[in-house]
Amino acid sequence: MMAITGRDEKHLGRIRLGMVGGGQGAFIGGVHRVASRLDDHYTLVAGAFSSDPERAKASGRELGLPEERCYGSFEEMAKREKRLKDGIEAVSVVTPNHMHFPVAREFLKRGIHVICDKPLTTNLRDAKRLKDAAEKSGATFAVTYNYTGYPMVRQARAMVEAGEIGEIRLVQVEYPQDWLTEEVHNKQADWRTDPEMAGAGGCVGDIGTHAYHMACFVSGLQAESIAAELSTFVEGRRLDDNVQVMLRFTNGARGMLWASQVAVGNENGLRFRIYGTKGGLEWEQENPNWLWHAPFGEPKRRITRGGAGAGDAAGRVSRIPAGHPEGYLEGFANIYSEVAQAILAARDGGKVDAAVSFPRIDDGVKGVAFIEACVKSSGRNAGWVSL
Ligand code: SOE
Repeated sequence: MMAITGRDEKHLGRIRLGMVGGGQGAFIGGVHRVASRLDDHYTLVAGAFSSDPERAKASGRELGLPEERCYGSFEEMAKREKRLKDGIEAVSVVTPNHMHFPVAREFLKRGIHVICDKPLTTNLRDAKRLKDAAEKSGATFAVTYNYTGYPMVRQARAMVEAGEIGEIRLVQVEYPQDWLTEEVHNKQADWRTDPEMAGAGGCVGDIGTHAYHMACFVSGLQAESIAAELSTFVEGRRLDDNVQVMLRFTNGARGMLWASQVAVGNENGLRFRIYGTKGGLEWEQENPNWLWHAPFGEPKRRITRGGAGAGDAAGRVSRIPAGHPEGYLEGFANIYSEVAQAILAARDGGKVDAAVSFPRIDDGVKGVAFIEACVKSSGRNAGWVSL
């Protein structure tokens, strides 16, 4: 049985974390908070949890933060925290998409590390500006494409890197959901279906980008061009709720990506299938502890997290023995803990272990470029657009 090695972790005192967004009634803020705590690398010390100052402060109080660290606005938080001796070192940005840019920029300006939800921004221009700001500040910037934190996704990537499936020919990736099958109005749906807040991509921005990041992460390939059709099936909806994309990768491989919010019977069906000259790999998010490997000409094998056949790349981001499921929250926490390694290294001038891997600003920029290319292609009757 494979050893669960864990990361060669630094625990040099918890990172003081702030949060923008993620207050009362928000889903993803709670996920980020749990993810940040799982391996004991962070302590939440401040927040501006809502754009409504009263709600922001009430949310902070509910989380047990001292009154003076519950801010009514992110600007006030950035300014004051920077002045404090024990001010935040990193901030999680978990607002609707349109606020990622102004919020992240405000903290970067002050050299504060940023962990930002996907997609990075609502347009490519802002994404590039944010990249410049991040480079200028020298701060660590992470984008929470959380699904590449799963051990068996890391395992798949390591197998591809080791040449176990040969030269990649095909990358099939999908992310079907069904929660927007009908017109829905609630805190989650409202901003995701509003172009002012979500950006030009609906389904393609919200979950298509997860699938795209997954395809590139596991294959190690870059897409060269895409042809996409965005559809809106629910009448009156202002953004796409389904996207189908063909991809051409730089090495000549071909791919297909499907994401949908109206595929009845699907919850979070993120899945990849990747085929090379020597074999194939298949994985699905709803059963994340298993990876299927088909060496060409041999029976298909099931590699399990922590079990025989799984290697170091999976072991270092696993916590518990094989057969006990690890899932969404642990995968999310892996991203936070990898980022912590980079932040702690920055704190003491040390080096980050080469095995540390998390989605960075470049991945965020690529995600936004993908969204824009899909929108453009769809507007041209699914014509090919280069990336
Ligand atoms: C809603 O579609 C949503 O919460 C996405 O916004 C997340 O990124 C995805 O992880 C789960 O679904």
